[in-house]
Amino acid sequence: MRAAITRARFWTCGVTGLKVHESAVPPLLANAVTAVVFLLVGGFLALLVALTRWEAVHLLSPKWYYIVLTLHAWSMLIFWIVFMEVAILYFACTAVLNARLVTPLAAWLAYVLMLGGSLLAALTVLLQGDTRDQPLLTSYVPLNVHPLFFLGAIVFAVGAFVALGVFFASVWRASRERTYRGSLPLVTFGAAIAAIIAVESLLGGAIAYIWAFLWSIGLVKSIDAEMYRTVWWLLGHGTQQINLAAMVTGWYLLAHLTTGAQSASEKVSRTGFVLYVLFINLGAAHHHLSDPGVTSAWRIWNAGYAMYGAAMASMIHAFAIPASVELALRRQGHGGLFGWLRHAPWSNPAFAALAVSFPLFGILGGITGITFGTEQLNMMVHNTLAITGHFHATVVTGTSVAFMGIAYAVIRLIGLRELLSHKLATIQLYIFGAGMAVFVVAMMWLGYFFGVPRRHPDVSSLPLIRSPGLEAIMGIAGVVAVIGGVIFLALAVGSLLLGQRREKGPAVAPVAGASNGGVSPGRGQIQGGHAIAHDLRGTLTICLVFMAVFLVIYATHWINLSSLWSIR
Ligand code: HEM
Ligand SMILES: [Cu+2]
Repeated sequence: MRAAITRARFWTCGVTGLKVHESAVPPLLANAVTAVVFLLVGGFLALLVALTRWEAVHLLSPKWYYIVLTLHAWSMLIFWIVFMEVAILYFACTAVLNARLVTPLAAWLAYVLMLGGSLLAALTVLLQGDTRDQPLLTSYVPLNVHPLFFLGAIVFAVGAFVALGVFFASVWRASRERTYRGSLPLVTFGAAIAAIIAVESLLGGAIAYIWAFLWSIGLVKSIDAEMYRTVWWLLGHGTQQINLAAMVTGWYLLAHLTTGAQSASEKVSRTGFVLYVLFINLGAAHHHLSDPGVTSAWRIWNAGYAMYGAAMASMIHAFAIPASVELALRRQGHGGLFGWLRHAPWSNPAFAALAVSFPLFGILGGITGITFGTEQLNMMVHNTLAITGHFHATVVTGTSVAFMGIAYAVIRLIGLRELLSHKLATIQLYIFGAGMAVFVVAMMWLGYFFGVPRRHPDVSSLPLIRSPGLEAIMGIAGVVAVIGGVIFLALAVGSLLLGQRREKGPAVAPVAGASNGGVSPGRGQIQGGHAIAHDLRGTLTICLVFMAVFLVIYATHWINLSSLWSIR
């Protein structure tokens, strides 16, 4: 009887062969849809902020600029990204493992706490009145921020903790019941790495926000600003590394779903993920590079040498992912140095997401991250728009674009709806990527060469050399990106509501050790194994070009630094 019930509740996806259990569907979709709604809100606010920073338009008053900037940052970087990550975790611990979600009730509790916390924080920011300060993303003490904002952040974090618990419990149950073959599939492994980093970050966040909350209601008398910053950045930096791990996991998944790609060496890919856990938290020190409260040795060791372990991990994935695509496409008969790339499925939205997210993250976000994260070079860009440019390259052209691709996949696989238009979905990703790429380069340029500060409602009165037209380019590119984003939202919501229904595959019983649509090939199952040499000339060439670009940019920064003042 019990078996019969379980059997009826699984179905197979006709396209991917993944087995989906009904228990996962409602919480997964609720998180994904909520994420998209926050993206809608954050995107609208982005338009307002961008049109304020474009001096010729100068839309918002200082008061509204700071309210809107705070809400933009929280809607995007926290709510859109984290709700989407919870959806991805649920996907990785159910469909990828042929397993059910353990305790859907807890998943709903997590959802309610996260939604309640986010609404409380957002409404407080909106309604807290003129006597209070806006926290912006970082909510540094001793800003006079309303206690309810801190409380909202705490409730949200507790919800996220519960969601992590559901994920770990589901993975554990699936491994006990042996619902998958071989070792934990790479996609779930990557998701688990993101979840481990999340536990660490949320602990830091809990300490920082409980501390600030107690201080804001007067129970703690004073608070050390540098110590608060150090603890807060465990959350602030840690969450970006969750995004990184989740995005890289997403890249492996998108590559697999669109070209059948499988990592040439799962062992190496997994090592990359483990390096993230070991080293990435040290990168939090790059947020203190201009702080007087910590020593230079501490800053250089943590943000420099110790960080390279994590940079190494990213280099591994930067090679492994295009390599997996190259191998898969070569196997389908596309040869030549770049013939495989020409024959890649560029018009498939899931592949377009990978094709936009992967290079833009690496070139615009990765290179600037290493460069700006170097103690001495950081002096040139600290608190300028160059920093905002850097992290929009990472979290927007990188993570958000990858998540858009995953959202399209979730709509088809879990939502069981066809996209209203595949073509428009693909075009949307290229528009968004192009707009955002120009936008971030303009921001970096304004910050780096013209010293334009970030978080400033009106730089017209500052003694800056004016840039000829760059601001307008930033403004227009921002608007183009928002248009690309609006098309995404229209397609995502429209497809879920009005898209053609997709047939559920046959109801199945979960067989112990069943195949899961090839998401994990199991150990050594790549065709041909390692017996024949892999032809990866294309990827190697791309990586060498990337390294050359990186070296030129890195060297240029040092040359510029040395020319800032002369030593007599
Ligand atoms: C069309 C898309 C977007 C546009 C045009 C845009 C534009 C902007 C602008 C103009 C600023 C203000 C910079 C300043 O004045 O200091 C800003 C800040 C910010 N944005 Fe975006 N943004 C977009 C999407 C996103 C996304 C998707 C995320 C996160 C996933 C994000 C996260 C942030 C954060 C964290 C800040 C900094 C807030 C602070 O300084 O505390 N943005 N954005
Ligand atoms: Cu960081």
